[in-house]
Amino acid sequence: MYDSAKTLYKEWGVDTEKAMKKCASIPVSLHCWQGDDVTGFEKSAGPLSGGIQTTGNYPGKARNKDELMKDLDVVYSLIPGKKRLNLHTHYAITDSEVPRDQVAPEHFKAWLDWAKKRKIGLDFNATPFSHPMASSGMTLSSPDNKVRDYWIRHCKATRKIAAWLGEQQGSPCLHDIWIPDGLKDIPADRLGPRERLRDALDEIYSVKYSKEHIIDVVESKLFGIGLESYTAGSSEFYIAYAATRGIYVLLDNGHYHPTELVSDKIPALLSIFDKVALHVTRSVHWDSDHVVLFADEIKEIAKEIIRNKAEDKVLIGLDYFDASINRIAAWAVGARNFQKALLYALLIPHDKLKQLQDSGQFSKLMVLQEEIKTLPFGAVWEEYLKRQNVPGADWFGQVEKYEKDVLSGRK
Ligand code: RNT
Ligand code: ZN
Repeated sequence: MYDSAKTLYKEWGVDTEKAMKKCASIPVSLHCWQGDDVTGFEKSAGPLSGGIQTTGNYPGKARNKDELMKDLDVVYSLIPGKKRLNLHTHYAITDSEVPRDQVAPEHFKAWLDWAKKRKIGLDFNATPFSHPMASSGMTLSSPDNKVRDYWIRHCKATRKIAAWLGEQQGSPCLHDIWIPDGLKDIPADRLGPRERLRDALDEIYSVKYSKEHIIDVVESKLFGIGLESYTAGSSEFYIAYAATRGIYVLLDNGHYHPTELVSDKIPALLSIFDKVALHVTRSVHWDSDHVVLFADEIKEIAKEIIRNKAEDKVLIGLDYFDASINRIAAWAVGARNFQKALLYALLIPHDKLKQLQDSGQFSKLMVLQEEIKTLPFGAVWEEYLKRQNVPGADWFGQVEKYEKDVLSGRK
């Protein structure tokens, strides 16, 4: 099947061998938080807060670092391609709990060792939620100096960790700041929180690190649960901030109005910035963080990365958390689907299509774009999995076995 698919794609001017090789070289950062519903390892941790929510109570959730690491190994064995791991601060590995404004590189040494053994790069996130100091719904934009200063210290500490990770692993660590800050009801002041946020960020980024070690991004949002009327860190705020401060923005495709498309925002930003980061997710009616599917907008996002030859400019991360189904399966489905989208995009004769657009041949462009959709992509995908030593369509059998042997013992 692969051989005949290869011949067919060749007729379209597409080299399937080259596509598979390229696909295997594009790093995708897997979020560590699908395995435990964003809980983290802090004993004192309260419930998930900040307007995000994990729903469902499927058995087998990882309860500690050993279980999470073990689960990750299973997930990675099911995913083709080049992988990274994206960590949050509350996944620190410490003997006794360390306050979030005092976390340090040493608390992530165990993760670094783990990642190095697997030749996996690490990325990092500040974690200003699920914490008593974030209970007002405001962190870096809080009117309370004590609260704001706490989270400024936190973000300085997490950037230090990220820069250290980047240096140690020999590849820059993406450092993402997402804050929940917002208001449930009509604000009396929309500017004040943003000015405070701006100044807090300026303070945080006044500490300079090498770009070889850390890539700084800020993640905007539309609204959160309980914070429906106002979000300080809006899209306009962060794009303007990043553009004037020499840092970058992260686009989470669950964080926009339903008809806004991140696939269109990628090239818009790439015409100005030399990098853009992504959180690939699926929102159902709201920022619900459903598992990523092999769906049209996901394919479109992958196409924008590939046809603009922006594999080194777009830093791809995943961000979904479903607790209603087997978490290993959820993790793997989403990550496999983004790999699928990348390979699919690599099998499109983009130059030919661009030329049709530029020469105004729109009938032919539509016809070809539609014909491409039914080329034998599945055969190339199966071949890619085989070469990557990853199970094919029957991979769920391995998850069922792991559930029976391991997850079912977690009461
Ligand atoms: C929340 C943001 C953020 C989180 C993770 C846990 O809306 O998407 O990226 O999902 O940091
Ligand atoms: Zn996100």
